[in-house]
Amino acid sequence: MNIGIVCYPTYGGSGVVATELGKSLADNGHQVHFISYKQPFRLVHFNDNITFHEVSFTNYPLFEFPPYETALASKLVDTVKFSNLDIIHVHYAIPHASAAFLAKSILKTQGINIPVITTLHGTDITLVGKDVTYAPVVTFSINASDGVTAVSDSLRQQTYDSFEITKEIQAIPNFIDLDAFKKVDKSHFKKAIAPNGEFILTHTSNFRKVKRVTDVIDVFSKVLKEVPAKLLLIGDGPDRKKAEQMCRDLGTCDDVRFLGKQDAVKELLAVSDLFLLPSENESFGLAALEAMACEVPVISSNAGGIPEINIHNQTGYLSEVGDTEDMAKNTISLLENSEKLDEFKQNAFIQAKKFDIESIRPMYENFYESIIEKTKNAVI
Ligand code: GMT
Repeated sequence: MNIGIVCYPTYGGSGVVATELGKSLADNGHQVHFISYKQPFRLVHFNDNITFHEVSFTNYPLFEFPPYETALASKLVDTVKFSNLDIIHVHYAIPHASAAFLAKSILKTQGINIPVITTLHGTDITLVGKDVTYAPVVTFSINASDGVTAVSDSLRQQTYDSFEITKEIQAIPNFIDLDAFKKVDKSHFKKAIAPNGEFILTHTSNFRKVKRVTDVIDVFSKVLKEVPAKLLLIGDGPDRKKAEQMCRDLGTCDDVRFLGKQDAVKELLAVSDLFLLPSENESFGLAALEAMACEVPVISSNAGGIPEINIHNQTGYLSEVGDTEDMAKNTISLLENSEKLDEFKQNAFIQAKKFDIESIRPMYENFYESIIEKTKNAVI
């Protein structure tokens, strides 16, 4: 198939999922065309089956806000026609689903019926998308898509609960490339980070409010009172300053490292004992899955789709959002029981294998084929 993928190119779960899916589709023989305003950050190596189309927009003094959606729709029209796309797959509804709808409508006037699939990722539904600023357009563009997927059962249900949806939404879970994301030997990292054999706890996110990074700091300070440990914080974002200040107030700065954005995530997970994810809302929790693929159990909240990945009392523990006492208690009990910790590490890896990209990619391929078939038979 000739597949167009629209995504955000920056650090963030939806862009990662879109890029990894595209790379896997290309490895499986499909022609994949990425369309975005910048090269997706995980798209680094040359692949004969992958083309990147940059959406460029000319600036004009009148435009205080350059109309990205218009530029994207125009680029889609061009790419569908001149790269002969069979399907457009957009990741994250805002503004990609409405831009794709516009492109589809333009192409219709030229006798081309291009099928559009929208994958819902999280805050496009649970936070920003629900806001009145965007909700009418989000509702319309979901219903106008030829196919819709959500990255978890929980997100699928939340979409039905929050919007007036007339379309069938298929849940296709996120995935992991187990060849690329696996435990690697980085014992020298461990020595540098925890010179006295302290436990290493890790959190990765974009430090937005929804991630509750301050809960991570709170849990860690409680753990530190009982067990020698170090905390690695990977990522950056709006709540970083608040988190840094909290460490200063709690006197834990010597044991907490703010590492900023990192490419070497799996190397850092390889030396981690536990992963913390106390999110307020999380449609899936790709960061937790990446940790589990590296044999790291997860201490998390029970928000959204997290319980579909992190199984309570097997691969980690779930607590109510904001219950840092419970999260700290679970962390301490696991760190103090090395047999249980080893068992959870194995369970985490076994659970991660269920989300192997080799099992999930065919779900997308089958979905593409069924939507292309349906669209072919539709009268335009
Ligand atoms: O970071 C992004 O690009 C999107 C982001 C969001 O805020 O919607 O992440 C979501 O998509 C990821 C990939 O599907 C999921 O793993 C995250 O759980 C989800 N984030 C939230 O729901 C907060």
